[in-house]
Order: sequence, then structure tokens, then C-alpha cells
Amino acid sequence: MLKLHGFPISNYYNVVKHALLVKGIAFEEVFTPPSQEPAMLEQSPMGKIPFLETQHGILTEASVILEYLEETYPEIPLYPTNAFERAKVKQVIKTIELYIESPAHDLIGFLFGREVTDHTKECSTTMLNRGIPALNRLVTISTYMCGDALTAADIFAIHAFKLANNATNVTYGRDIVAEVPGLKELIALLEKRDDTQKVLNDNRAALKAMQSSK
Ligand SMILES: N[C@@H](CCC(=O)N[C@@H](CS)C(=O)NCC(=O)O)C(=O)O
Repeated sequence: MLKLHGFPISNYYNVVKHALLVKGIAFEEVFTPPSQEPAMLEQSPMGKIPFLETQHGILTEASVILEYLEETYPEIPLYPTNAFERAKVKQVIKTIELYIESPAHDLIGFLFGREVTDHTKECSTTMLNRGIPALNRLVTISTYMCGDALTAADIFAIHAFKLANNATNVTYGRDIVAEVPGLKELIALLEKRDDTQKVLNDNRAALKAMQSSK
């Protein structure tokens, strides 16, 4: 059986877990914190989570894992069959990852009681101010990110924006979800699904446990 390593505080872990649930793939969750220990680096070359243990070996990088799952378990699809449309879903994911989630991720020190420097805040704002308009040029959310069907872009977006919006809200009182027309409604739609609720409930429970252990 597939083993998903990481923990549910991580938005990247939650993206993969959510895709596994939507696709109805059996998997086991293995609590694994990120680390630079040699044993961890053997499995995850950057020491990051998530990583997926398969019968053939280990895969890292959430978007790569999503594509692997799609190719190996195509029955419930999360990408369009048309090559261009499929590439568009990947383009949306990459845009959110590199230009929205990643700069906002740099602000999450508050979650762990760490100070975020003014330089980090400046770099993050500069990139977000390019990344959000870029996403808005790329998508017009009607029902979902990329048309009428749920895709991996929606799953990536909900977990990336939950983390990123929390970070920008706490840091500057900035609501980046409100800066993407239709995203608030899309998140509300996704939150009605059992799979989304499972992932978000596990996330809340893990955050609560982490905060009460401080
Ligand atoms: N690009 C990676 C990002 C994964 C990532 O940044 N994971 C965080 C947890 S959300 C982590 O392991 N951080 C520890 C570290 O950066 O050393 C992916 O797509 O999986």
C-alpha cells in the first residue's frame, strides 16, 4: 500500500492526501517531520515533506506526486485528457506554488514563534504583488479553477491559499483570497466535500495539538 509521509500541518502534505482521498486510492499516513538527518535525506533529498513511498521507491515534490498518481490511478481523473488543457492545469499549479504559496510560506515563522525580518516581508510582498495578478490573468474561476470539473489545480489552490492567506493576514492583515475573484466561493464549494472536510479537520487538530504542546 502507498505510504504518505509527513504531517497534516503541511499544506503540501494535505494536497497529496486530498488527491489520494478524491481518487479513492488506499494509503497509509506515516507521521514524519521534516529533518536534515542523514536517514531522512536518504528518503527525501531536501529533507522536506511530503514524500510518497511506492512499491517502486520514493517520490518527493507534491506536484510530481500528483502527476504520478494521475498516471497510475487514472480512474477518477484530476487532470483533463486534452494535452493542452492538462498543461494549463499544471501551469496554474506552478504559478500558485512559485509565486503565491512560496513567498507567503516565508512569512509563517509566527506559527513556530519565529520573527520574520522586514527584508523577508518586502521580498514576499514584491512576489505576491506579481503572483496574484498573474494567477488572475491565467484563470477566470467560474465553478472551478480550470473549467467545470474539479482538477488538481483546485486541490492545490485550497491548501496553498489557506496557508498563504493565514500568513498574509497575520503579517499584514492582507486577505489574498479576496484578491482572486471567485476563489472564496470555490473554497466554500470545496469545503462541502467530505474529502476536504477530512483533510481540513485533520489539519486543525494537528495545529491545535502543536499549539497546546508549546
Ligand atoms: N516543493 C515541495 C515543498 C514541500 C515543503 O516545503 N514542505 C515543508 C512543509 S510544508 C517542509 O518540509 N519544510 C521543511 C524544510 O523546508 O526544511 C513540495 O512540493 O513538496
